[in-house]
Amino acid sequence: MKRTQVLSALVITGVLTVGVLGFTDNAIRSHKIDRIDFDKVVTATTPVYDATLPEVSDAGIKEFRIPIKNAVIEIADGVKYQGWTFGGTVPGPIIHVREGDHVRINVVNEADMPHFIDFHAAQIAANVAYRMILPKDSVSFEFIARNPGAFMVHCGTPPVTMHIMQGMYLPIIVDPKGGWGTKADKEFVIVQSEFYTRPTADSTVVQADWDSERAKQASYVVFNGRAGQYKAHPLKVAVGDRVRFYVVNAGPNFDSDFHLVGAIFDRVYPDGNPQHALEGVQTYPVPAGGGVVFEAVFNKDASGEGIYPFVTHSFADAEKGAVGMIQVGTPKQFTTMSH
Ligand SMILES: [Cu+2]
Repeated sequence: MKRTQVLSALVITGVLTVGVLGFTDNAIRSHKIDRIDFDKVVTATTPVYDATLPEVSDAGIKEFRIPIKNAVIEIADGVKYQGWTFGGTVPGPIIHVREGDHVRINVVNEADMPHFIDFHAAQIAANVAYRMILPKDSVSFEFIARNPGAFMVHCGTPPVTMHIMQGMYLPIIVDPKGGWGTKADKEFVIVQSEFYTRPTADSTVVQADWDSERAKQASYVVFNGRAGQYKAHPLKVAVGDRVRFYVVNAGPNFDSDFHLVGAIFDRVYPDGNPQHALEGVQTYPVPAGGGVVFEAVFNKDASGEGIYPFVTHSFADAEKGAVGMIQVGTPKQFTTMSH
């Protein structure tokens, strides 16, 4: 069952239950419950990690079951890595809620060592929500998503850098109550992060390299878990589209200097807050542990049909994999430019 179908089925049940009792729209919204089990709803990672922002329902209560599991992931073309994950993918699943929603989290540790989860979108006592989850154990907590934005979620088990470099992060997008003020035709979620590796006897497998992490010498800097994946498989939009990018930087160490070659951001919302709007921006930094929302418009006469690379403009990092392509319309030929 597709994710949207699961959502609809649950929402319809909620509406029928509450609707017959004659509550107002607001009450109906707050009483409806969506449940997503990320053991069953898994983000597609082939041919690329699906960057599309999932739909959000109008249920006022949203429950997410997040399994922690070890998984072999592909961090570059043909390069395998033993990762630690939320939901079996790196990044973990995209969580999408609305400002004011009650967000219920249930994290189940199916791996073989202690982990925990830290939601930057939550205002909650760390000792209550962010406690260590032993193997086979679980933790549940609830928070109200009070601030709109693009937030990082990660494992905070010491050493935190190791748990993040192993892949334990995911984005949560909180829609602003009053909307963004513009209507996006396409919405994509991009998570930047680093991998620190060394070779093994098997040339298709690399392993974690703690020393290079401490020296901040990344082997790969990636968008959505795999070096350069959106070069061969660009994100596709139409001429005239307004495209919104939710960029979260999981680090663990580097800033992302997010830039779209051949375009100027129509709007940038630092922290993903519409009250922070900037206009006409070429490049904007996303700090490690932070998130920024970007909008670009691909009008016919300005950034029209063609190919537009998105990069971190810290180019040593782009050359290590933090580069992708936006394909606008159906250009006659792909670019031959090198980045
Ligand atoms: Cu962990």
